[in-house]
Amino acid sequence: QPIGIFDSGVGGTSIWKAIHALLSFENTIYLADSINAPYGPKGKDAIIALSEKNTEYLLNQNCKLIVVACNTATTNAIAHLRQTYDVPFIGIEPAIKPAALQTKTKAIGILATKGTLSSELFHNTSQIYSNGVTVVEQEGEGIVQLIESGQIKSSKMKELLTTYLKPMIEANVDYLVLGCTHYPYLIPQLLDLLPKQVKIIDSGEAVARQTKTILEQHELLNSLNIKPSLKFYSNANPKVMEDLLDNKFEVDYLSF
Ligand code: DGN
Repeated sequence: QPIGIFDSGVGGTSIWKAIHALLSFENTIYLADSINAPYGPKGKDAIIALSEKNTEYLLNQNCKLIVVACNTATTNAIAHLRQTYDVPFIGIEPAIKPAALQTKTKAIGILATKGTLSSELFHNTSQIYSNGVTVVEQEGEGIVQLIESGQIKSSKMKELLTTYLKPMIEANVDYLVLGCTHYPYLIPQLLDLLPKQVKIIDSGEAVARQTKTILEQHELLNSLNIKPSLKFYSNANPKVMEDLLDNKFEVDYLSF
């Protein structure tokens, strides 16, 4: 049985990479709902409906566990998904906690979508861990669309990132938390634009470790040492996703 992974687009492939690196014998199916990207501005009810649609597709493919590789869908829909379906769900949330615990300047930055920053789950996590720490929240408006359309290295992207990092640099942050699974693909550019002492944290490896733990707990871990089946589907732009996967895998177009 495969692990099912979905995102509102291609960004969750950054999570798929972490999962595949740790659990290399597992079969996986990745579903990119790119046609509906970005989920960020859509509002909670719409995000829940889209997350249900993705989940049902993956369950019809017999997935044993589902990774919601999208901060926006996790913060808005994972509680609902867990109540509605029987399989275990792994979500992803911005890594506020490690950043807040490790900051020396007592200021951290978070870059995420509007849907994540305005969610109750994010708000609660942020309140718990940000005691005595300034959290500079920045909505990454427009970034996901540029990545979805293959414009990672465009001048427009540089312009947006420069604008979004400015308040963080002014607040002297020493950690930048990436709260959207599309953003790890920007790390080289972000490092170029940030002062040297700033460290970037994303949650990919933590999600992979959690996936392993939950599979073990449910006795669902695949211990067979055989070549896994790795499937990728996109409903909009297979080519952009193939590039992000370093052209090592084929992405099939699927209308869903
Ligand atoms: N990749 C999604 C996330 O992690 O929030 C964001 C994409 C979006 O829907 N804006």
